[in-house]
Amino acid sequence: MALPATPASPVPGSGTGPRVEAVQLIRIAIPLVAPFRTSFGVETVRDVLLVHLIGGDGDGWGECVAMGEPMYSSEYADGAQQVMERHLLPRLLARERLTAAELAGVLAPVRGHPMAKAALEMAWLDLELRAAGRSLAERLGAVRTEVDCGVSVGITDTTEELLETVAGYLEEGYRRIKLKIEPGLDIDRVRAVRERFGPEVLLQVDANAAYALEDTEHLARLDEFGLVLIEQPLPEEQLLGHAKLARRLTTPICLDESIISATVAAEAIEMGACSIVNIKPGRVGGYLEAQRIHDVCAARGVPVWCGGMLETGIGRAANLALAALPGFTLPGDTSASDRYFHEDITAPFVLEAGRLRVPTGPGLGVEVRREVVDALTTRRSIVRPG
Ligand code: NPG
Repeated sequence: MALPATPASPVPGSGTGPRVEAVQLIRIAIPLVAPFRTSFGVETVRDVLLVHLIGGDGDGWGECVAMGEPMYSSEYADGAQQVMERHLLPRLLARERLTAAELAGVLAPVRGHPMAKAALEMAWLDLELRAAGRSLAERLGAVRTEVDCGVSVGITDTTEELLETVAGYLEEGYRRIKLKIEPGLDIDRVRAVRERFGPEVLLQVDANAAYALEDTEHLARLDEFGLVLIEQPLPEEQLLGHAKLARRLTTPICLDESIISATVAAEAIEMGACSIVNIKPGRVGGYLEAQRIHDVCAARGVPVWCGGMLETGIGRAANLALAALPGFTLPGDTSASDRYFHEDITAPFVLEAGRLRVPTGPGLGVEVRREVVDALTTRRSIVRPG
């Protein structure tokens, strides 16, 4: 028999965090400017779960990066919403007050669901920092006011289409190109981009776990193209496999899906499974764990960069704050709003000389355009304490 999810009456929190009166979970369907194809699927409309905290002294917003379907990882938007409603929010709302720093500990008895937890932590950080008049960038230890931006290019039907797309992004000023690859759409595509745009372009590839260790010799053919890195070639649980692959390739291996915590990051680095890490706060349970991964990597001299999950302006604002930490020495997938959406739910982030500005306002530093959210809303629910 499972224990009841929550105590029957409110238990006191630390007494220092914000008080939350209600939590609104809002689902929006926001169309992408172009379909985004990876080795695991095609996305044309982003199904996003937003968290809106209604507090006694203000609001807080969070964005859950889980996709509509569980193809990138086991989480998906409907599941994230259900675990929030039934298991996570009752635990949080049972506290009278709760700081963002306490949140992960309170939720630790619920296994997994890092994306759902990260969205709640983001909203709590926003609420708490707004009340304190501090920015997330300052809270995380940002050292930059703007960050270098790369762009992730989905798999295209033809090589010509790929070259055209890359040319467009380079013209816009993006400072590094990431090509999504899968078996059969890899070596020739990378060669075509290298030949067309030359050796100076920072170029990297992302396999989203589409290869097997038996593909080692095939992947070694990428070495001649001077790539910045190859991201997550093997399934996420194969740390040892990545270490073996790393010994055969000259292209540095970067892990994404495999790095689920600061502990795993430290172990992966120690066993030689990667020499670069992609940090996605949603994948690791939040911005505070992301900050710890940054610290683990920095202490070991491992460069990191900020990944992307097709976020709206809410998640993008938070990612830019994270990407402004000192160890983020490689351009990330923090692209401008117009790379994703015709109309964003915050003021758009605009590329300036290949960079985006780090928000400096209190909390996430962005205001949500409620009328745009309303127009895109597909579902809404409210969770209250008690
Ligand atoms: O610019 O936000 C972006 C997309 C970057 O390629 C990107 N994300 O595997 O890293 C990834 C991929 C992704 C997209 C993963 C959507 C999951 C969902």
